Amino acid sequence: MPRFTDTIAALATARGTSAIALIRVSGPEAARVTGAIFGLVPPARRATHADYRDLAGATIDDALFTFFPAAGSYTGEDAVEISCHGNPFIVQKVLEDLFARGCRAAQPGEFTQRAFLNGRMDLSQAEAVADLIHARSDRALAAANQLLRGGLGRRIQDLTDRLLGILAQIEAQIDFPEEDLPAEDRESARKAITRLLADTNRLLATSHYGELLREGIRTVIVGAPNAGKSSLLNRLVGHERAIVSEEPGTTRDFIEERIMAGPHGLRLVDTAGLNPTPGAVEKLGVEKSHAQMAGADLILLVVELGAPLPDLPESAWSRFKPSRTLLVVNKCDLSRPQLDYSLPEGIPMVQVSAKTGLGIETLVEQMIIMAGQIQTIDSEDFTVINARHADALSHAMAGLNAAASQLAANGHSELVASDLRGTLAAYGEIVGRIDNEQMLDQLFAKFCIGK
Ligand SMILES: Nc1nc2c(ncn2[C@@H]2O[C@H](COP(=O)(O)OP(=O)(O)O)[C@@H](O)[C@H]2O)c(=O)[nH]1
Ligand SMILES: [Mg+2]
Repeated sequence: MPRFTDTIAALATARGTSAIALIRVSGPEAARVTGAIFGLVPPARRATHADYRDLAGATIDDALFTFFPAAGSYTGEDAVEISCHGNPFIVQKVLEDLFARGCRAAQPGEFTQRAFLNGRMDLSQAEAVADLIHARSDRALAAANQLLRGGLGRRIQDLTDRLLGILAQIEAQIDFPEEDLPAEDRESARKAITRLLADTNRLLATSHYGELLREGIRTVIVGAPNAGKSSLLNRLVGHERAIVSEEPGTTRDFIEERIMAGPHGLRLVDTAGLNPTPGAVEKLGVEKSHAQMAGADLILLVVELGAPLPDLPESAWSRFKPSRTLLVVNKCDLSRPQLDYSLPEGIPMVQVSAKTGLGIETLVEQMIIMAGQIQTIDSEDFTVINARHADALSHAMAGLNAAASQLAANGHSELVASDLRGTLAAYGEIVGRIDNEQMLDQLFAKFCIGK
Protein backbone atom coordinates (compact mmCIF):
# COMPACT_ATOMS: atom_id res chain seq x y z
CA MET A 1 0.00 0.00 0.00
CA PRO A 2 1.71 3.24 -1.07
CA ARG A 3 2.06 5.77 1.71
CA PHE A 4 1.12 8.71 -0.52
CA THR A 5 -1.90 8.76 -2.78
CA ASP A 6 -1.06 11.94 -4.67
CA THR A 7 1.54 12.41 -7.41
CA ILE A 8 3.88 15.38 -7.25
CA ALA A 9 5.70 17.22 -10.04
CA ALA A 10 8.33 19.97 -10.13
CA LEU A 11 11.18 21.43 -12.12
CA ALA A 12 14.38 19.97 -10.66
CA THR A 13 16.92 22.11 -12.52
CA ALA A 14 17.45 25.84 -12.08
CA ARG A 15 14.89 28.24 -13.52
CA GLY A 16 15.80 30.17 -16.65
CA THR A 17 16.94 29.45 -20.17
CA SER A 18 19.33 26.51 -20.49
CA ALA A 19 20.15 23.62 -22.79
CA ILE A 20 18.00 21.16 -20.89
CA ALA A 21 15.45 21.34 -18.08
CA LEU A 22 14.59 18.34 -15.94
CA ILE A 23 11.09 17.84 -14.59
CA ARG A 24 10.45 15.25 -11.95
CA VAL A 25 7.25 13.38 -11.22
CA SER A 26 6.73 10.97 -8.32
CA GLY A 27 3.73 9.08 -7.01
CA PRO A 28 1.26 6.30 -7.81
CA GLU A 29 0.07 8.03 -11.01
CA ALA A 30 3.55 8.45 -12.51
CA ALA A 31 3.38 5.39 -14.78
CA ARG A 32 -0.15 6.09 -16.04
CA VAL A 33 0.58 9.77 -16.70
CA THR A 34 3.84 8.98 -18.54
CA GLY A 35 2.11 6.40 -20.71
CA ALA A 36 -0.64 8.86 -21.60
CA ILE A 37 1.78 11.67 -22.47
CA PHE A 38 4.23 9.69 -24.59
CA GLY A 39 1.81 7.11 -25.93
CA LEU A 40 3.86 4.11 -24.87
CA VAL A 41 4.25 1.94 -21.81
CA PRO A 42 7.28 3.45 -20.06
CA PRO A 43 10.24 1.04 -20.10
CA ALA A 44 12.00 0.80 -16.72
CA ARG A 45 15.19 2.82 -16.20
CA ARG A 46 15.86 3.47 -19.88
CA ALA A 47 16.09 6.93 -21.36
CA THR A 48 13.44 7.04 -24.08
CA HIS A 49 13.06 9.66 -26.77
CA ALA A 50 9.47 10.69 -27.55
CA ASP A 51 7.17 13.61 -28.29
CA TYR A 52 5.54 15.28 -25.33
CA ARG A 53 1.83 15.54 -26.18
CA ASP A 54 -0.40 17.52 -23.88
CA LEU A 55 -3.93 16.58 -22.87
CA ALA A 56 -5.34 18.29 -25.97
CA GLY A 57 -3.00 16.25 -28.18
CA ALA A 58 -0.70 19.14 -29.13
CA THR A 59 3.05 18.48 -29.23
CA ILE A 60 4.83 20.68 -26.68
CA ASP A 61 8.39 19.45 -27.10
CA ASP A 62 10.69 16.71 -28.19
CA ALA A 63 11.66 15.12 -24.87
CA LEU A 64 13.58 12.36 -23.20
CA PHE A 65 11.99 10.51 -20.31
CA THR A 66 13.18 7.86 -17.87
CA PHE A 67 10.78 5.86 -15.76
CA PHE A 68 11.90 4.51 -12.38
CA PRO A 69 9.65 1.83 -10.86
CA ALA A 70 9.05 2.24 -7.12
CA ALA A 71 11.39 -0.59 -6.14
CA GLY A 72 14.54 1.23 -7.16
CA SER A 73 13.57 4.89 -7.36
CA TYR A 74 14.88 7.82 -5.32
CA THR A 75 11.53 8.41 -3.62
CA GLY A 76 10.57 4.76 -3.17
CA GLU A 77 7.50 5.25 -5.39
CA ASP A 78 7.01 5.23 -9.16
CA ALA A 79 8.83 8.21 -10.59
CA VAL A 80 9.66 9.69 -13.95
CA GLU A 81 12.22 12.25 -15.05
CA ILE A 82 11.39 14.26 -18.14
CA SER A 83 14.19 16.19 -19.88
CA CYS A 84 12.86 18.86 -22.19
CA HIS A 85 14.44 21.91 -23.80
CA GLY A 86 15.48 24.43 -21.19
CA ASN A 87 12.95 27.07 -22.09
CA PRO A 88 10.93 28.45 -19.14
CA PHE A 89 7.87 28.66 -21.41
CA ILE A 90 8.11 24.95 -22.34
CA VAL A 91 8.68 24.07 -18.68
CA GLN A 92 5.58 25.98 -17.69
CA LYS A 93 3.50 24.26 -20.41
CA VAL A 94 4.74 20.83 -19.31
CA LEU A 95 4.04 21.54 -15.63
CA GLU A 96 0.57 22.91 -16.41
CA ASP A 97 -0.14 19.77 -18.42
CA LEU A 98 1.05 17.54 -15.59
CA PHE A 99 -1.21 19.42 -13.17
CA ALA A 100 -4.12 19.09 -15.60
CA ARG A 101 -3.49 15.34 -15.57
CA GLY A 102 -3.87 15.22 -11.79
CA CYS A 103 -0.36 15.83 -10.47
CA ARG A 104 0.19 18.59 -7.97
CA ALA A 105 3.13 20.98 -7.48
CA ALA A 106 5.79 19.57 -5.12
CA GLN A 107 6.80 21.49 -2.01
CA PRO A 108 10.48 22.25 -1.40
CA GLY A 109 12.33 19.05 -0.49
CA GLU A 110 9.21 16.92 -0.96
CA PHE A 111 10.90 14.29 -3.13
CA THR A 112 13.55 13.75 -0.47
CA GLN A 113 10.92 13.85 2.27
CA ARG A 114 9.09 11.03 0.48
CA ALA A 115 12.35 9.13 0.10
CA PHE A 116 12.80 9.39 3.86
CA LEU A 117 9.19 8.56 4.78
CA ASN A 118 9.23 5.60 2.37
CA GLY A 119 12.32 4.25 4.14
CA ARG A 120 14.79 4.87 1.29
CA MET A 121 17.14 6.79 3.58
CA ASP A 122 17.42 7.84 7.20
CA LEU A 123 16.94 11.44 8.25
CA SER A 124 20.67 12.20 8.47
CA GLN A 125 21.04 11.00 4.88
CA ALA A 126 18.14 13.19 3.77
CA GLU A 127 19.87 16.17 5.38
CA ALA A 128 23.06 15.21 3.57
CA VAL A 129 21.25 15.69 0.26
CA ALA A 130 20.81 19.37 1.16
CA ASP A 131 24.45 19.56 2.34
CA LEU A 132 25.61 18.08 -0.95
CA ILE A 133 23.66 20.64 -2.93
CA HIS A 134 25.10 23.50 -0.89
CA ALA A 135 28.68 22.22 -0.43
CA ARG A 136 31.15 24.90 -1.51
CA SER A 137 34.50 23.25 -0.80
CA ASP A 138 36.19 19.85 -1.25
CA ARG A 139 36.05 19.25 2.48
CA ALA A 140 32.36 20.12 2.71
CA LEU A 141 31.64 17.87 -0.25
CA ALA A 142 33.52 14.95 1.28
CA ALA A 143 31.64 15.37 4.58
CA ALA A 144 28.27 15.53 2.80
CA ASN A 145 29.11 12.36 0.85
CA GLN A 146 30.07 10.58 4.04
CA LEU A 147 26.74 11.59 5.62
CA LEU A 148 24.81 10.63 2.49
CA ARG A 149 26.34 7.17 2.54
CA GLY A 150 25.01 6.61 6.02
CA GLY A 151 28.19 7.35 8.01
CA LEU A 152 26.30 8.97 10.85
CA GLY A 153 23.51 6.41 10.74
CA ARG A 154 26.05 3.61 11.33
CA ARG A 155 27.61 5.43 14.29
CA ILE A 156 24.18 6.00 15.82
CA GLN A 157 23.23 2.36 15.21
CA ASP A 158 26.31 1.24 17.11
CA LEU A 159 25.52 3.56 20.05
CA THR A 160 21.87 2.45 20.01
CA ASP A 161 22.77 -1.25 20.02
CA ARG A 162 25.06 -0.78 22.99
CA LEU A 163 22.43 1.26 24.81
CA LEU A 164 19.79 -1.42 24.19
CA GLY A 165 22.13 -3.98 25.72
CA ILE A 166 22.42 -1.95 28.93
CA LEU A 167 18.71 -1.17 28.96
CA ALA A 168 17.81 -4.87 28.63
CA GLN A 169 20.05 -5.70 31.57
CA ILE A 170 18.42 -3.04 33.74
CA GLU A 171 14.85 -3.64 32.65
CA ALA A 172 15.19 -7.33 33.45
CA GLN A 173 15.34 -6.31 37.12
CA ILE A 174 12.32 -4.02 37.13
CA ASP A 175 9.87 -6.90 37.41
CA PHE A 176 11.68 -8.18 40.47
CA PRO A 177 11.93 -5.10 42.69
CA GLU A 178 12.73 -7.05 45.81
CA GLU A 179 15.96 -8.26 44.26
CA ASP A 180 17.18 -5.01 42.72
CA LEU A 181 20.18 -4.89 40.38
CA PRO A 182 23.12 -6.78 41.98
CA ALA A 183 26.13 -4.63 42.78
CA GLU A 184 28.37 -6.14 40.09
CA ASP A 185 25.68 -5.60 37.42
CA ARG A 186 25.31 -2.02 38.53
CA GLU A 187 29.03 -1.53 38.20
CA SER A 188 29.21 -3.08 34.73
CA ALA A 189 26.21 -1.02 33.57
CA ARG A 190 27.79 2.12 34.94
CA LYS A 191 31.03 1.37 33.08
CA ALA A 192 29.19 0.70 29.84
CA ILE A 193 27.32 3.99 30.25
CA THR A 194 30.61 5.83 30.82
CA ARG A 195 31.98 4.43 27.54
CA LEU A 196 28.79 5.38 25.76
CA LEU A 197 29.09 8.91 27.17
CA ALA A 198 32.65 9.22 25.88
CA ASP A 199 31.72 8.07 22.38
CA THR A 200 28.62 10.27 22.25
CA ASN A 201 30.73 13.21 23.33
CA ARG A 202 33.30 12.47 20.63
CA LEU A 203 30.59 12.64 18.01
CA LEU A 204 29.18 15.80 19.55
CA ALA A 205 32.63 17.40 19.32
CA THR A 206 32.47 17.23 15.53
CA SER A 207 29.66 19.78 15.44
CA HIS A 208 32.17 22.62 15.31
CA TYR A 209 33.79 21.05 12.24
CA GLY A 210 30.36 20.73 10.70
CA GLU A 211 29.83 24.44 11.16
CA LEU A 212 33.26 25.23 9.68
CA LEU A 213 32.46 23.07 6.67
CA ARG A 214 29.02 24.48 6.07
CA GLU A 215 29.67 28.11 6.91
CA GLY A 216 33.36 28.36 6.02
CA ILE A 217 36.34 29.15 8.26
CA ARG A 218 35.67 32.57 9.73
CA THR A 219 38.68 34.64 8.72
CA VAL A 220 38.69 38.15 10.16
CA ILE A 221 40.92 40.88 8.74
CA VAL A 222 42.03 43.35 11.40
CA GLY A 223 44.63 46.09 11.68
CA ALA A 224 45.06 49.83 12.04
CA PRO A 225 42.93 52.12 9.89
CA ASN A 226 44.43 52.53 6.42
CA ALA A 227 46.67 49.46 6.70
CA GLY A 228 45.00 48.12 3.55
CA LYS A 229 42.50 45.63 5.01
CA SER A 230 39.78 46.38 2.49
CA SER A 231 42.32 46.30 -0.34
CA LEU A 232 43.49 42.89 0.87
CA LEU A 233 39.93 41.53 0.98
CA ASN A 234 39.35 42.78 -2.55
CA ARG A 235 42.59 41.20 -3.72
CA LEU A 236 41.70 37.83 -2.13
CA VAL A 237 38.15 37.92 -3.44
CA GLY A 238 39.36 38.90 -6.88
CA HIS A 239 37.14 41.91 -7.39
CA GLU A 240 36.29 45.25 -5.80
CA ARG A 241 34.03 44.29 -2.98
CA ALA A 242 34.97 46.63 -0.14
CA ILE A 243 35.43 50.37 -0.47
CA VAL A 244 39.09 51.34 -0.45
CA SER A 245 39.82 54.86 0.67
CA GLU A 246 42.69 57.05 1.71
CA GLU A 247 40.36 58.35 4.37
CA PRO A 248 40.93 56.23 7.48
CA GLY A 249 37.84 54.68 9.03
CA THR A 250 35.88 54.17 5.80
CA THR A 251 34.82 50.59 6.51
CA ARG A 252 32.30 50.74 9.33
CA ASP A 253 30.07 47.83 8.57
CA PHE A 254 31.38 44.37 8.01
CA ILE A 255 31.84 43.09 4.58
CA GLU A 256 31.77 39.35 4.28
CA GLU A 257 32.79 37.32 1.25
CA ARG A 258 33.30 33.64 0.68
CA ILE A 259 36.50 32.47 -0.95
CA MET A 260 38.15 29.14 -1.58
CA ALA A 261 41.64 28.43 -0.28
CA GLY A 262 42.69 25.02 -1.59
CA PRO A 263 40.08 22.53 -0.35
CA HIS A 264 38.80 24.93 2.31
CA GLY A 265 35.91 27.34 2.23
CA LEU A 266 36.67 30.63 4.00
CA ARG A 267 34.39 33.42 5.10
CA LEU A 268 36.46 36.58 4.88
CA VAL A 269 35.35 39.44 7.10
CA ASP A 270 36.65 42.99 6.64
CA THR A 271 36.53 45.15 9.78
CA ALA A 272 36.60 48.80 10.68
CA GLY A 273 40.14 48.77 12.04
CA LEU A 274 41.69 48.75 15.45
CA ASN A 275 42.21 52.44 16.05
CA PRO A 276 43.15 52.72 19.74
CA THR A 277 41.91 56.32 19.97
CA PRO A 278 38.78 56.30 17.84
CA GLY A 279 36.46 59.24 17.29
CA ALA A 280 32.86 58.94 18.41
CA VAL A 281 31.58 57.38 15.18
CA GLU A 282 34.58 55.14 14.79
CA LYS A 283 34.25 53.83 18.33
CA LEU A 284 31.34 51.55 17.50
CA GLY A 285 33.27 50.07 14.57
CA VAL A 286 36.28 49.36 16.76
CA GLU A 287 34.13 47.64 19.36
CA LYS A 288 32.53 45.54 16.66
CA SER A 289 35.98 44.63 15.31
CA HIS A 290 36.93 43.24 18.70
CA ALA A 291 33.72 41.23 18.79
CA GLN A 292 34.49 39.85 15.32
CA MET A 293 37.98 38.89 16.46
CA ALA A 294 36.54 37.00 19.41
CA GLY A 295 34.47 34.86 17.04
CA ALA A 296 37.23 34.34 14.48
CA ASP A 297 38.67 30.98 13.51
CA LEU A 298 41.56 32.70 11.75
CA ILE A 299 42.82 36.29 12.10
CA LEU A 300 44.76 38.20 9.45
CA LEU A 301 46.51 41.02 11.30
CA VAL A 302 47.42 43.61 8.67
CA VAL A 303 50.12 46.25 9.20
CA GLU A 304 51.57 48.46 6.55
CA LEU A 305 55.24 48.23 5.78
CA GLY A 306 57.28 50.49 8.04
CA ALA A 307 54.42 51.05 10.49
CA PRO A 308 54.40 49.70 14.03
CA LEU A 309 51.89 47.16 15.27
CA PRO A 310 48.59 48.73 16.32
CA ASP A 311 48.60 50.03 19.85
CA LEU A 312 46.13 47.78 21.63
CA PRO A 313 45.12 46.91 25.16
CA GLU A 314 46.65 43.74 26.61
CA SER A 315 43.28 41.94 26.47
CA ALA A 316 43.22 42.36 22.68
CA TRP A 317 46.67 40.86 22.21
CA SER A 318 45.57 37.69 23.93
CA ARG A 319 43.36 37.02 20.92
CA PHE A 320 46.35 36.66 18.62
CA LYS A 321 47.09 32.99 19.21
CA PRO A 322 49.89 31.60 17.03
CA SER A 323 47.74 28.74 15.77
CA ARG A 324 45.17 31.07 14.31
CA THR A 325 46.92 34.36 13.53
CA LEU A 326 48.84 35.48 10.47
CA LEU A 327 50.77 38.75 10.39
CA VAL A 328 50.32 40.30 6.97
CA VAL A 329 52.77 43.13 6.19
CA ASN A 330 51.08 45.07 3.40
CA LYS A 331 52.23 47.76 0.93
CA CYS A 332 55.51 45.96 0.22
CA ASP A 333 55.57 47.67 -3.16
CA LEU A 334 56.69 50.81 -1.30
CA SER A 335 60.33 51.25 -0.46
CA ARG A 336 60.28 51.64 3.28
CA PRO A 337 62.36 50.00 5.96
CA GLN A 338 60.89 46.83 7.45
CA LEU A 339 60.39 47.03 11.22
CA ASP A 340 60.98 44.23 13.69
CA TYR A 341 57.81 43.14 15.44
CA SER A 342 57.60 41.53 18.83
CA LEU A 343 54.63 39.23 18.48
CA PRO A 344 53.78 36.01 20.27
CA GLU A 345 56.25 33.41 19.03
CA GLY A 346 55.06 31.20 16.19
CA ILE A 347 52.87 33.73 14.40
CA PRO A 348 53.86 33.45 10.73
CA MET A 349 54.55 36.63 8.78
CA VAL A 350 53.84 37.16 5.10
CA GLN A 351 54.81 40.23 3.08
CA VAL A 352 52.32 41.30 0.44
CA SER A 353 51.14 44.16 -1.65
CA ALA A 354 47.37 44.25 -1.95
CA LYS A 355 47.90 46.83 -4.66
CA THR A 356 50.18 44.84 -7.00
CA GLY A 357 49.37 41.28 -5.89
CA LEU A 358 52.94 40.65 -4.76
CA GLY A 359 53.15 37.86 -2.16
CA ILE A 360 49.41 37.05 -2.31
CA GLU A 361 50.08 33.49 -3.47
CA THR A 362 52.36 32.89 -0.49
CA LEU A 363 49.69 34.35 1.78
CA VAL A 364 47.06 31.99 0.38
CA GLU A 365 49.43 29.00 0.78
CA GLN A 366 49.94 29.96 4.41
CA MET A 367 46.17 30.35 4.90
CA ILE A 368 45.65 26.85 3.46
CA ILE A 369 48.16 25.41 5.95
CA MET A 370 46.44 27.11 8.88
CA ALA A 371 42.95 26.21 7.65
CA GLY A 372 44.12 22.58 7.47
CA GLN A 373 45.26 22.80 11.10
CA ILE A 374 41.92 24.27 12.13
CA GLN A 375 40.02 21.60 10.28
CA THR A 376 41.96 18.50 11.24
CA ILE A 377 39.53 15.68 11.46
CA ASP A 378 41.02 12.22 11.66
CA SER A 379 39.48 9.86 9.17
CA GLU A 380 37.67 7.75 11.76
CA ASP A 381 35.90 10.84 13.07
CA PHE A 382 35.15 12.21 9.67
CA THR A 383 31.45 12.07 10.35
CA VAL A 384 30.48 15.65 11.04
CA ILE A 385 27.16 16.61 12.48
CA ASN A 386 24.83 19.59 12.21
CA ALA A 387 23.10 21.68 14.88
CA ARG A 388 20.03 19.42 14.97
CA HIS A 389 22.20 16.36 15.55
CA ALA A 390 24.19 18.22 18.21
CA ASP A 391 21.01 19.11 20.05
CA ALA A 392 19.87 15.48 20.04
CA LEU A 393 23.30 14.26 21.18
CA SER A 394 23.25 16.74 24.08
CA HIS A 395 19.91 15.29 25.16
CA ALA A 396 21.33 11.80 24.80
CA MET A 397 24.23 12.75 27.06
CA ALA A 398 21.92 14.31 29.65
CA GLY A 399 20.03 11.00 29.85
CA LEU A 400 23.25 8.99 30.16
CA ASN A 401 24.59 11.28 32.88
CA ALA A 402 21.35 11.05 34.83
CA ALA A 403 21.35 7.24 34.54
CA ALA A 404 24.95 7.05 35.69
CA SER A 405 24.17 9.19 38.76
CA GLN A 406 21.14 7.02 39.58
CA LEU A 407 23.29 3.91 39.39
CA ALA A 408 26.01 5.45 41.55
CA ALA A 409 23.42 6.53 44.15
CA ASN A 410 21.81 3.08 44.17
CA GLY A 411 18.69 4.53 42.57
CA HIS A 412 15.79 2.41 41.49
CA SER A 413 16.19 0.38 38.27
CA GLU A 414 12.96 1.90 36.98
CA LEU A 415 14.47 5.40 37.18
CA VAL A 416 17.70 4.33 35.50
CA ALA A 417 15.74 2.69 32.71
CA SER A 418 13.62 5.79 32.25
CA ASP A 419 16.71 7.98 31.79
CA LEU A 420 18.16 5.52 29.32
CA ARG A 421 14.92 5.46 27.34
CA GLY A 422 15.27 9.25 27.01
CA THR A 423 18.71 8.69 25.51
CA LEU A 424 17.33 6.06 23.16
CA ALA A 425 14.74 8.53 21.87
CA ALA A 426 17.42 11.19 21.41
CA TYR A 427 19.62 8.85 19.33
CA GLY A 428 16.53 7.93 17.34
CA GLU A 429 15.82 11.55 16.50
CA ILE A 430 19.08 11.84 14.59
CA VAL A 431 18.22 9.15 12.08
CA GLY A 432 14.54 10.04 12.10
CA ARG A 433 12.73 7.65 14.38
CA ILE A 434 10.48 10.50 15.37
CA ASP A 435 6.86 11.22 14.97
CA ASN A 436 7.07 14.97 14.99
CA GLU A 437 5.57 15.90 11.64
CA GLN A 438 5.95 19.62 12.17
CA MET A 439 9.67 19.23 12.74
CA LEU A 440 9.98 17.18 9.55
CA ASP A 441 8.07 19.75 7.53
CA GLN A 442 10.36 22.50 8.82
CA LEU A 443 13.45 20.49 8.01
CA PHE A 444 12.42 19.73 4.44
CA ALA A 445 11.13 23.25 3.81
CA LYS A 446 14.78 24.38 3.71
CA PHE A 447 15.38 22.26 0.60
CA CYS A 448 15.03 23.39 -3.00
CA ILE A 449 11.85 22.70 -4.89
CA GLY A 450 12.30 19.63 -7.09
CA LYS A 451 14.73 17.99 -4.64
N1 LIG B 1 51.11 51.41 -2.17
C1 LIG B 1 50.13 50.67 -1.67
N2 LIG B 1 49.00 51.23 -1.22
C2 LIG B 1 48.02 50.44 -0.73
C3 LIG B 1 48.18 49.02 -0.67
N3 LIG B 1 47.05 48.52 -0.11
C4 LIG B 1 46.24 49.55 0.17
N4 LIG B 1 46.82 50.72 -0.21
C5 LIG B 1 46.26 52.08 -0.05
O1 LIG B 1 46.08 52.35 1.31
C6 LIG B 1 44.90 53.12 1.52
C7 LIG B 1 43.99 52.46 2.51
O2 LIG B 1 43.52 51.22 1.96
P1 LIG B 1 42.24 50.48 2.52
O3 LIG B 1 42.22 49.16 1.86
O4 LIG B 1 41.03 51.31 2.44
O5 LIG B 1 42.67 50.33 4.05
P2 LIG B 1 41.80 49.89 5.32
O6 LIG B 1 41.40 51.14 6.01
O7 LIG B 1 42.73 49.09 6.16
O8 LIG B 1 40.62 49.10 4.83
C8 LIG B 1 44.27 53.31 0.14
O9 LIG B 1 44.67 54.55 -0.37
C9 LIG B 1 44.88 52.19 -0.67
O10 LIG B 1 44.95 52.49 -2.04
C10 LIG B 1 49.40 48.45 -1.17
O11 LIG B 1 49.62 47.24 -1.16
N5 LIG B 1 50.34 49.33 -1.65
MG1 LIG C 1 38.62 49.43 5.09
